[in-house]
Amino acid sequence: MFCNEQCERDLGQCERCSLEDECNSEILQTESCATQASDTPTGELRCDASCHFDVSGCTACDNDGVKEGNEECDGMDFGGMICADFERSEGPLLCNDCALDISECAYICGNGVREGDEECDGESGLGMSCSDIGDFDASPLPCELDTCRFATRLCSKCGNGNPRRE
Ligand SMILES: [Ca+2]
Ligand SMILES: [Ca+2]
Repeated sequence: MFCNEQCERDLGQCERCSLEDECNSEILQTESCATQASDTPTGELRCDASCHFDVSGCTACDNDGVKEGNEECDGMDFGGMICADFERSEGPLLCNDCALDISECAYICGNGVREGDEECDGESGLGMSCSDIGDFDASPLPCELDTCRFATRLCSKCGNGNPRRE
């Protein structure tokens, strides 16, 4: 029996492969991407022209808005995950092709770890002197605990008549 291109994708209408083959229309009713391709468990399992499984239509992400299989997320379905699960602050947590994307999650200022665009956090990132960043006396440059920026307001210069920075 000759099968055209369309028949190769729809074995329900074309009994091209026999029961002895690895793949046929009957087997396709019980097998799926999940059973034949565990890394890409969603999508459509097919038989190729030589009656072997064709997993090229299987995918790890079907973008149907429901997290399933190996999908880390799907659309707005994050499986309950939030930025805080990645030791980050406020989101939004994003989902790109069923992979979680934390690039929009803010870093946590106050966790003692300098991250992202933080100049410092607690003791992390310190070690600089006020004189390194401007015309100040050489005193240790402290960190603003609430903004994780260098506390240049606490730097001073002796002799300019100003008890704080100019
Ligand atoms: Ca999905
Ligand atoms: Ca931090």
